[in-house]
Amino acid sequence: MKVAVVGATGLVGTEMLKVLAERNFPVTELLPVASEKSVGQEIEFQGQKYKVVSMDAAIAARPAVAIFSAGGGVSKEQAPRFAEVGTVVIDNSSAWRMDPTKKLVVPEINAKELTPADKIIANPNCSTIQMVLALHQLHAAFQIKRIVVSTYQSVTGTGKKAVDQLLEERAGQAASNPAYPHPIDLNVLPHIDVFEDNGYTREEMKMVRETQKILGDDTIQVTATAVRIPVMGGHSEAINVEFEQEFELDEVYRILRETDGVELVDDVARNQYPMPKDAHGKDAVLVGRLRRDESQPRTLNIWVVADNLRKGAATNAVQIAEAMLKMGLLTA
Ligand code: 11C
Repeated sequence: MKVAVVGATGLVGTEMLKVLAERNFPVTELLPVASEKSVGQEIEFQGQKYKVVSMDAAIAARPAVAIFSAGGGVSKEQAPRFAEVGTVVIDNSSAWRMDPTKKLVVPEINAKELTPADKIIANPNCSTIQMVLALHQLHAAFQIKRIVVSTYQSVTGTGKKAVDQLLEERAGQAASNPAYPHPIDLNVLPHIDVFEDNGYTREEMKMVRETQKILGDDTIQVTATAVRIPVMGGHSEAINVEFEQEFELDEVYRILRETDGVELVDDVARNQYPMPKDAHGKDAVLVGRLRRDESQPRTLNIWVVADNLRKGAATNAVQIAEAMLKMGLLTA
């Protein structure tokens, strides 16, 4: 089928092409879309060269599915134009996530809710995806009451400019075009995205609102501190989760072992725990350091790591397309 990738030359777009190829998504014609200045540039996909096309040309070709990773502004403007010609849009920006008429999908959790009426589907924020994937089966078993999460996020979440900033600083140079208001190498920034009026950053508030929407439960309390660290690929999260019901640690291990998309890495006697270095290039969400919070009943501490460009973005988006294909929802 015809597949458009909007934002095909960015960090996430490049990963999307890689994931589509790796997973053998049935692409008969690829329509890579990027900024006007990239139109005509060639990109390689499954051993074939494709020219970057304009947005209008891609819409005129009426692809079955368009996977977007080109920022919220582009999505707001262009996703409805694709939807109008019958294309299903899977959008990786924050443009549609909290729109009550749009679904926010992590396939292992809620792809089954998709219907033929869903033409624009939102892909959640990377730090939300890995957290809810690790927790959703525990929620089903013990009902989450409150989550306290601190993140340790890779510079790849920001994009190429931030990767360049880290590499330049690491080489002992001043960043030529810094992505952050402070150095990132040998530093930690408790600041991801813009600050909102309540003193939290937008990244922190995404983790609150998106978690409630994906798990379909507004009573779940979430409080987050999102932090940028000088790591190249892979977000980590320290999660403290309080349940309504009592749990046994053995049962938590069993549930996590059986959760699709989750890989348990938890053998502290052998220094085995999830690290971004090991998550890099993987689709699984790595979970470890499981222990009871001894300061409070019914509360668990857990450490969760995933490749933010893969399960946190590209893989999740392609998995949504695969689920829709299987459900007969990609028809254009
Ligand atoms: C970061 N989580 O690491 C962000 C990147 O809403 O899709 C993804 C932003 C989003 O900076």
